[in-house]
Amino acid sequence: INHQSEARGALIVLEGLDRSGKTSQSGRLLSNLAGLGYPVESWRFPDRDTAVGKMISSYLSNKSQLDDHTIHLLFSANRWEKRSLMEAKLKSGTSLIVDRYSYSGVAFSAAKGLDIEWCKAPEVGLLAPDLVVYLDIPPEKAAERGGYGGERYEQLEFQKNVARHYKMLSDASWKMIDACLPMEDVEKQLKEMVLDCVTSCQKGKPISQLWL
Ligand code: NYM
Repeated sequence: INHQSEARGALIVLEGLDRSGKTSQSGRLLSNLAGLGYPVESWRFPDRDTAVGKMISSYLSNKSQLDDHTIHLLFSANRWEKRSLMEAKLKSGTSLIVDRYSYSGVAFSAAKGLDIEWCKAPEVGLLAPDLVVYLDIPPEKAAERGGYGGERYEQLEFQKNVARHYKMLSDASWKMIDACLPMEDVEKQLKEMVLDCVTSCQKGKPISQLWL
Protein backbone atom coordinates (compact mmCIF):
# COMPACT_ATOMS: atom_id res chain seq x y z
CA ILE A 1 0.00 0.00 0.00
CA ASN A 2 1.21 3.48 -0.83
CA HIS A 3 0.38 5.31 2.39
CA GLN A 4 1.53 8.59 0.93
CA SER A 5 -1.41 8.78 -1.45
CA GLU A 6 -3.88 8.22 1.40
CA ALA A 7 -2.39 10.84 3.67
CA ARG A 8 -4.66 13.77 4.31
CA GLY A 9 -3.68 17.41 4.05
CA ALA A 10 -3.35 19.78 6.99
CA LEU A 11 -5.61 22.73 7.77
CA ILE A 12 -3.34 25.58 8.75
CA VAL A 13 -4.79 28.91 9.87
CA LEU A 14 -2.97 32.20 10.16
CA GLU A 15 -4.47 34.79 12.48
CA GLY A 16 -3.44 38.22 13.63
CA LEU A 17 -4.35 41.89 13.56
CA ASP A 18 -4.65 43.82 10.33
CA ARG A 19 -1.11 44.57 9.02
CA SER A 20 0.47 41.74 11.04
CA GLY A 21 1.88 40.20 7.85
CA LYS A 22 -0.50 37.26 7.38
CA THR A 23 -0.98 37.74 3.68
CA SER A 24 2.74 38.05 2.88
CA GLN A 25 3.55 35.07 5.06
CA SER A 26 0.78 32.96 3.47
CA GLY A 27 2.41 33.56 0.10
CA ARG A 28 5.86 32.63 1.33
CA LEU A 29 4.57 29.54 3.09
CA LEU A 30 2.72 28.46 -0.03
CA SER A 31 5.90 28.64 -2.13
CA ASN A 32 7.94 26.92 0.56
CA LEU A 33 5.57 23.96 0.88
CA ALA A 34 4.96 23.69 -2.85
CA GLY A 35 8.73 23.84 -3.40
CA LEU A 36 9.11 20.79 -1.15
CA GLY A 37 6.57 18.95 -3.26
CA TYR A 38 3.56 19.12 -0.92
CA PRO A 39 0.15 19.58 -2.54
CA VAL A 40 -1.00 22.89 -1.06
CA GLU A 41 -3.37 25.78 -1.69
CA SER A 42 -3.66 29.18 -0.15
CA TRP A 43 -7.15 30.34 0.88
CA ARG A 44 -8.46 33.38 2.70
CA PHE A 45 -11.54 34.50 4.56
CA PRO A 46 -13.53 36.45 3.78
CA ASP A 47 -13.63 34.82 0.36
CA ARG A 48 -14.85 37.88 -1.52
CA ASP A 49 -15.65 35.99 -4.73
CA THR A 50 -18.86 34.30 -3.60
CA ALA A 51 -22.26 36.01 -3.46
CA VAL A 52 -22.01 36.26 0.34
CA GLY A 53 -18.41 37.45 -0.02
CA LYS A 54 -19.55 40.33 -2.24
CA MET A 55 -21.95 41.51 0.49
CA ILE A 56 -19.11 41.32 3.02
CA SER A 57 -16.76 43.22 0.73
CA SER A 58 -19.30 45.97 0.21
CA TYR A 59 -19.78 46.23 3.98
CA LEU A 60 -16.02 46.38 4.66
CA SER A 61 -15.52 49.16 2.13
CA ASN A 62 -18.37 51.13 3.76
CA LYS A 63 -20.56 50.88 0.66
CA SER A 64 -23.28 49.24 2.71
CA GLN A 65 -24.39 49.21 6.34
CA LEU A 66 -25.42 46.07 8.18
CA ASP A 67 -26.46 45.26 11.71
CA ASP A 68 -23.53 43.80 13.70
CA HIS A 69 -25.22 40.41 14.13
CA THR A 70 -26.10 40.23 10.46
CA ILE A 71 -22.55 40.81 9.23
CA HIS A 72 -21.28 38.34 11.82
CA LEU A 73 -23.54 35.63 10.40
CA LEU A 74 -22.50 36.50 6.84
CA PHE A 75 -18.83 36.01 7.72
CA SER A 76 -19.77 32.65 9.21
CA ALA A 77 -21.93 31.72 6.20
CA ASN A 78 -18.95 32.54 3.99
CA ARG A 79 -16.99 29.82 5.81
CA TRP A 80 -19.89 27.37 5.67
CA GLU A 81 -20.20 27.75 1.91
CA LYS A 82 -16.58 26.58 1.59
CA ARG A 83 -16.74 23.78 4.16
CA SER A 84 -17.44 20.82 1.87
CA LEU A 85 -14.74 21.87 -0.61
CA MET A 86 -12.36 22.32 2.29
CA GLU A 87 -13.04 18.81 3.54
CA ALA A 88 -12.68 17.32 0.06
CA LYS A 89 -9.32 19.05 -0.44
CA LEU A 90 -7.96 17.85 2.90
CA LYS A 91 -9.14 14.29 2.29
CA SER A 92 -7.56 14.26 -1.15
CA GLY A 93 -4.21 15.14 0.44
CA THR A 94 -4.03 18.86 -0.23
CA SER A 95 -2.98 21.07 2.66
CA LEU A 96 -4.68 24.45 3.02
CA ILE A 97 -3.08 27.62 4.29
CA VAL A 98 -5.95 29.81 5.39
CA ASP A 99 -5.51 33.54 5.97
CA ARG A 100 -8.10 34.23 8.78
CA TYR A 101 -10.82 31.90 9.99
CA SER A 102 -13.41 31.62 12.78
CA TYR A 103 -11.09 33.34 15.29
CA SER A 104 -11.19 36.52 13.22
CA GLY A 105 -14.94 36.08 13.08
CA VAL A 106 -15.28 35.97 16.86
CA ALA A 107 -12.53 38.46 17.77
CA PHE A 108 -13.78 41.23 15.47
CA SER A 109 -17.46 40.84 16.34
CA ALA A 110 -16.87 40.45 20.08
CA ALA A 111 -14.68 43.58 19.94
CA LYS A 112 -17.85 45.44 18.89
CA GLY A 113 -19.55 44.22 22.05
CA LEU A 114 -21.37 41.12 20.87
CA ASP A 115 -21.49 38.22 23.32
CA ILE A 116 -18.56 35.89 22.74
CA GLU A 117 -20.59 32.68 23.11
CA TRP A 118 -23.18 34.01 20.68
CA CYS A 119 -20.35 34.76 18.27
CA LYS A 120 -18.92 31.24 18.53
CA ALA A 121 -22.22 29.41 18.02
CA PRO A 122 -22.48 29.61 14.20
CA GLU A 123 -18.88 28.36 13.88
CA VAL A 124 -19.66 25.05 15.62
CA GLY A 125 -19.29 22.20 13.14
CA LEU A 126 -16.84 23.92 10.81
CA LEU A 127 -13.57 22.03 10.39
CA ALA A 128 -11.10 22.63 13.18
CA PRO A 129 -7.64 23.80 12.13
CA ASP A 130 -4.77 21.42 12.76
CA LEU A 131 -2.63 24.42 13.56
CA VAL A 132 -3.38 28.04 14.38
CA VAL A 133 -0.44 30.40 14.10
CA TYR A 134 -0.93 33.84 15.60
CA LEU A 135 1.30 36.54 14.16
CA ASP A 136 1.75 38.62 17.27
CA ILE A 137 2.26 42.36 16.87
CA PRO A 138 1.46 45.25 19.23
CA PRO A 139 -1.44 47.22 17.72
CA GLU A 140 0.66 50.40 17.74
CA LYS A 141 3.37 48.70 15.67
CA ALA A 142 0.83 47.34 13.20
CA ALA A 143 -0.63 50.84 12.79
CA GLU A 144 2.82 52.20 11.94
CA ARG A 145 3.24 49.75 9.05
CA GLY A 146 2.47 51.70 5.93
CA GLY A 147 -0.97 52.76 7.10
CA TYR A 148 -4.23 50.94 7.02
CA GLY A 149 -6.14 50.58 3.78
CA GLY A 150 -9.15 52.54 4.97
CA GLU A 151 -11.56 49.62 5.34
CA ARG A 152 -13.87 49.30 8.27
CA TYR A 153 -12.09 48.14 11.49
CA GLU A 154 -8.71 49.51 10.42
CA GLN A 155 -8.33 51.87 13.37
CA LEU A 156 -5.93 51.66 16.27
CA GLU A 157 -8.45 51.72 19.13
CA PHE A 158 -10.55 49.02 17.54
CA GLN A 159 -7.52 46.86 16.76
CA LYS A 160 -6.47 47.06 20.43
CA ASN A 161 -9.85 45.67 21.36
CA VAL A 162 -9.56 42.93 18.73
CA ALA A 163 -6.14 41.98 20.17
CA ARG A 164 -7.72 41.58 23.62
CA HIS A 165 -10.32 39.24 22.18
CA TYR A 166 -7.76 37.19 20.28
CA LYS A 167 -5.93 36.67 23.59
CA MET A 168 -9.16 35.40 25.16
CA LEU A 169 -9.68 32.91 22.32
CA SER A 170 -6.12 31.60 22.20
CA ASP A 171 -5.34 28.34 23.93
CA ALA A 172 -2.33 26.08 24.45
CA SER A 173 -2.64 24.68 20.93
CA TRP A 174 -1.94 28.05 19.30
CA LYS A 175 1.57 28.83 18.16
CA MET A 176 2.72 32.42 18.43
CA ILE A 177 5.28 34.12 16.26
CA ASP A 178 6.67 37.54 17.04
CA ALA A 179 5.52 39.40 13.94
CA CYS A 180 7.95 42.26 14.62
CA LEU A 181 10.87 40.02 13.64
CA PRO A 182 12.32 40.37 10.13
CA MET A 183 10.09 38.71 7.52
CA GLU A 184 12.68 35.99 6.83
CA ASP A 185 12.73 34.96 10.50
CA VAL A 186 8.95 34.81 10.68
CA GLU A 187 8.96 32.79 7.46
CA LYS A 188 11.47 30.28 8.84
CA GLN A 189 9.65 29.77 12.15
CA LEU A 190 6.34 29.39 10.36
CA LYS A 191 7.73 26.84 7.92
CA GLU A 192 9.10 24.67 10.74
CA MET A 193 5.83 24.73 12.70
CA VAL A 194 3.83 23.90 9.61
CA LEU A 195 6.07 21.03 8.48
CA ASP A 196 5.60 19.38 11.90
CA CYS A 197 1.87 19.75 11.57
CA VAL A 198 1.75 18.43 8.00
CA THR A 199 3.71 15.38 9.12
CA SER A 200 1.35 14.58 11.99
CA CYS A 201 -1.64 14.88 9.67
CA GLN A 202 0.01 12.52 7.19
CA LYS A 203 0.46 10.04 10.03
CA GLY A 204 -3.29 9.91 10.51
CA LYS A 205 -4.30 12.63 12.97
CA PRO A 206 -8.09 12.76 12.53
CA ILE A 207 -9.93 15.83 11.21
CA SER A 208 -11.96 17.41 14.00
CA GLN A 209 -14.60 20.10 14.27
CA LEU A 210 -14.98 23.44 16.00
CA TRP A 211 -15.57 24.48 18.67
CA LEU A 212 -13.27 22.91 21.28
N1 NYM B 1 -13.11 39.88 9.49
C1 NYM B 1 -12.63 38.77 8.84
C2 NYM B 1 -14.19 39.80 10.34
O1 NYM B 1 -14.61 40.79 10.91
N2 NYM B 1 -14.79 38.58 10.51
C3 NYM B 1 -14.36 37.44 9.88
O2 NYM B 1 -14.93 36.36 10.08
C4 NYM B 1 -13.23 37.55 9.01
C5 NYM B 1 -12.74 36.33 8.29
O3 NYM B 1 -12.59 41.44 7.84
N3 NYM B 1 -10.35 43.59 9.08
C6 NYM B 1 -12.50 41.19 9.22
C7 NYM B 1 -11.04 41.29 9.53
C8 NYM B 1 -10.48 42.27 8.51
C9 NYM B 1 -11.53 42.29 7.41
O4 NYM B 1 -10.05 40.87 6.15
C10 NYM B 1 -11.04 41.81 6.06
P1 NYM B 1 -8.76 40.97 5.18
O5 NYM B 1 -7.87 39.88 5.68
O6 NYM B 1 -8.19 42.35 5.38
O7 NYM B 1 -9.28 40.74 3.78
